[in-house]
Amino acid sequence: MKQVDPSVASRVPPGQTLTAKWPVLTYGRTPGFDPKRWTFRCFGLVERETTWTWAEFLKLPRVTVRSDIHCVTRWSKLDNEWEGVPARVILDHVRPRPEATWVLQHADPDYTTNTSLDDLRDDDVILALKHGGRDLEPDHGGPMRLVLPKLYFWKSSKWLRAFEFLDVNPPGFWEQNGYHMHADPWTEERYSDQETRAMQQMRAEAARKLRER
Ligand SMILES: Nc1nc2c(c(=O)[nH]1)N[C@H]1C(S)=C(S)[C@@H](COP(=O)(O)O)O[C@H]1N2
Ligand SMILES: [Mo]
Repeated sequence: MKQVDPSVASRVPPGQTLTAKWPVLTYGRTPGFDPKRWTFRCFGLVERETTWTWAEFLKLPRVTVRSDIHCVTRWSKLDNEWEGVPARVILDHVRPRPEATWVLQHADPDYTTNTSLDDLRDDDVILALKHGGRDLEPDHGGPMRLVLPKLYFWKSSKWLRAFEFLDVNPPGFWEQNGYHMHADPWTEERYSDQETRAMQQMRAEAARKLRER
């Protein structure tokens, strides 16, 4: 194995390997984009439900942030430069009600993932339009994706279309399929307890069958 600079090593969570390439991970196909029909909508437990058209969304204030990607399939890609609208700008505009503690991200095509409102409040969470100074490629979520760097990357919806503010925490697409409700890469929150129990049951069953042979 190559020697890794310790300052870099400290940025790589357990069980992850660095990659310079940027793999595409999509369940299903890359959706099309029609700027005349595209909207971003915030609804549910907010003071001010809002729908932005593409033209309106482009007028929102932007920042550039640098952050690391950690995918649950064990690759990490450091130092990504993202340009986009801070999640804070959206939250300040729609004003979540006090009982809103969870946000379900809705994305094309039929993708959802659940996050706590607190996790969306970090300064480095952005609704990204650019990566490395260029418009986000369609395969990577263009025209707009969420980037929530402190969680595994499945919590960052590509082709994000809505935030639904809730007082419950419904599992999204991957969460319904056994992935973790929170997804902190530093503590390896990869799979849910249910999945672990199911996996343990499967292993016990397999071991029992082996003994019976
Ligand atoms: N809409 C949508 N968003 C998505 C996904 C998806 O299938 N559909 N995959 C997730 C997963 S599992 C990962 S690892 C990242 C991958 O982003 P990338 O293809 O730009 O690397 O997007 C996440 N966001
Ligand atoms: Mo992923």
